[in-house]
Amino acid sequence: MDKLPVALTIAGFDPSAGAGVLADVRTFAAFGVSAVAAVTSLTFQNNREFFGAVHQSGATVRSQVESLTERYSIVCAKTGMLPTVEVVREVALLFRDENLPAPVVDPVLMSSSGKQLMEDAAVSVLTNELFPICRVVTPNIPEAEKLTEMQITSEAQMRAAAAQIRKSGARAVLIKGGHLSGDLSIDVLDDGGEISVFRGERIPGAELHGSGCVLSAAIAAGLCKGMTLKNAVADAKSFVLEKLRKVVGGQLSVTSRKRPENQ
Ligand code: PXL
Repeated sequence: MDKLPVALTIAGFDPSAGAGVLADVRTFAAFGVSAVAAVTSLTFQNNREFFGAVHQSGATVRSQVESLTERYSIVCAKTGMLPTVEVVREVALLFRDENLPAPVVDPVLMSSSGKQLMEDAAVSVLTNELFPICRVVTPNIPEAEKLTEMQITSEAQMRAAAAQIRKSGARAVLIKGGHLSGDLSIDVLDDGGEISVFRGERIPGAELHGSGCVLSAAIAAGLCKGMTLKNAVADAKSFVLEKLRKVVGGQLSVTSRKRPENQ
C-alpha cells in the first residue's frame, strides 16, 4: 500500500498555538502541505507567559515518530524545541534509523518570554549530532551567539557566525537578524559557503510569539515542494512578514500587545 506523503514536525506543544507543533502544522497547511507531528514537551503557557513544561522521554518521542513512519512517507521535516540531551540524541538517531529527509533545525533555546527551553548540556549534543544531518539550521541572534560564543552586532559578524556554525557540520545556516537594531531586518544565509543576504523591511513594534517556528516550518514546506533553499527562505520570509504586518494592523493577536483597559 502506498504511504501518504506528509511533512513531519518534531517540536514542543504550546497550548496557545502561537509556537510549537500547532504553529508548524498550521504553517504547513497554509503552504498546501499535509503535516504530522511528534511532541517533545508539553508546555504550559499562553501568548504572554510561560509557566512550565513536562518533557517527553526519548522513548515516547521515538514511539510517536515510529507510529507515523508506519503509515506515512515523510517528505520533509523540521525540528523545534528539543528540551533534553536524551530527546536530542533520540531525534538524531531517529533521522538516521528511519532514513528521514534532512530537517530544517530551529535551535530553540529560549522562549520569546525568556524561559530556557533546552537544558544547557543539550546544546553541544544538538551541534554535534543534529547539525551534521540537517539541511539548514535557523538560529536568531541570541541563539547564534550562544552556539558560537561570539557577540553578534553586525552583518559581518552574522556571516562569521554562520561560517563557524557550518564548521560544526551544518550544511547551511540562516541567521535571523530580527534582534539587531537598524531600519532593515537583515538575515544571512550561508549555504555551503554561498552567501545570500536578505534585506527586508523591519516592522516596528512587531514581535510575534512563535515567528521562528513559523519561519522554519515555511522553509521546510518550500523545500518539500522542490524549491531551492534560497527561494524557500525568501518565500518563508514573505509569509512571516505578512503575518507581522497583520499583527501591527491589529488583525492578529500577539504576545507583545497589551490587553485593552476595559477587558
Ligand atoms: O518560539 C520558540 C518556541 C518554540 N517551541 C515552543 C515554544 C516556544 C516559545 O515559547 O513554547 C513549544
